Amino acid sequence: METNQSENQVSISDSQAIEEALNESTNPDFQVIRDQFPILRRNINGHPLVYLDSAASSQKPLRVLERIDRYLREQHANVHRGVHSLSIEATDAYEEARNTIAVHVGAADSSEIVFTRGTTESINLVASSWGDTFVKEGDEIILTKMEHHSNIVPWQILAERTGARLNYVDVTADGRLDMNDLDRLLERRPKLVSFTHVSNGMGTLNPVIDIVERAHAVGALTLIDGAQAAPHLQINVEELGCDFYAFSAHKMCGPTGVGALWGRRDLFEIMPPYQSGGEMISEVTLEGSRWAEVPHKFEAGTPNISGVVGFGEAVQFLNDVGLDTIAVHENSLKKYALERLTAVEGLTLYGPREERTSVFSFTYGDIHPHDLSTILDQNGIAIRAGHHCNQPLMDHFGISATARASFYLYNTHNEVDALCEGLQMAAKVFGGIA
Ligand code: 7TS
Repeated sequence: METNQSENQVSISDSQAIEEALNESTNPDFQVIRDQFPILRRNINGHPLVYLDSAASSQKPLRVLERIDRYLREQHANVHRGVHSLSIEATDAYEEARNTIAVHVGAADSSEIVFTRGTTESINLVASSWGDTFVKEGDEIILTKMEHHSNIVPWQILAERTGARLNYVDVTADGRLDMNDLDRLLERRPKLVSFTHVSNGMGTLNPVIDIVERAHAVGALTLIDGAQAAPHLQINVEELGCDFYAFSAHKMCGPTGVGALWGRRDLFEIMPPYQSGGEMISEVTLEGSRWAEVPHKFEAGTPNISGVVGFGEAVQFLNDVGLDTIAVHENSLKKYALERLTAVEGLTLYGPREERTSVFSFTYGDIHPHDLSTILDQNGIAIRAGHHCNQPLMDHFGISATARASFYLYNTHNEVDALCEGLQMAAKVFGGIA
């Protein structure tokens, strides 16, 4: 946790950083990128929209909207069923998206990508299918205190069902995982370590490769919640070495209601179906059924075909811009936002200074985060306020909510300034910061 109680001043090195950041903000490439997001041209409450809530859900570029539109207008039929041309075309579009996403995350084979409704369902799939099969009474699962509820509740329910025990890795005062605590919990030889790549509550970038190695050394499997990482970082599951990786399309410029679970093929092979019905079988008789091959075994029912096609297009868009290029822009925004926010008197920023992404969670004096968000919204600035589905993390810091501003490839340095001006306005409305 980082609190700034000093006067509203920046050092020489800080102002250099600000100057550098401002120079980068004039990078014309990013104006071109921003222009591809039609919603960003909107006015909200009489002000140009400043969208700082991409950690909740990102906006969508025109080509994703157009791709979904084209699919629905020209290509739609059910997949994997018909032998008619349109069904073959729809199936090709669906499977092409799987391929694009598999290549994007460095999967060995596209069959290692299962389409789900998003990160939440991906984690539920593992908790139900793998968990119910391999977790027994007395087994332990390690989570962390910085997990999103989606990576806590499915395991709590599994623990109730099976009699397994959950342990939570502690979080340090500056918002990192306590690696000594992890080691202590690993001595208990857990079955699984399931943890977030990037914290949605603080922006902490966790040392995933290190955690995976430590977990594997004691024979535990690993699941990484990649919801906040996949939109920003080049993910390579082989390099990460993990066993499962979950992510959502809607945070990475794609549509809502679709996401993916990457899993090691040998694990998928020995896991039973998650849901059952059509699509996931190879044969059904009145006496019983046989399952389809991986990944179809896990995709029961008619899938979100247009969503998957849009997801593929979104990933293609991110690839075309280049994750490296996005990282340069976001790092610049991050540096600038860090300097400006830490210079705001009375603002308490959660999470580390280094090893973080451009998600900024803070409290501002004693203004309630919801009030802050309302005042900013009156000025067209969208931030999120609340517990961000991170109640255990909030409890850890002894607070009930934070304000959270999160940045993405379409944000500008001017929008960091707008946020800081909005904070000043809020301070005035509340007659100063206590
Ligand atoms: N895991 C993390 C780390 C997340 O940030 C989120 C969503 C999820 C899982 C769940 O993803 P979903 O796509 O299945 O809903 N996070 C947020 C957030 O921070 N504000 O709104 C949603």
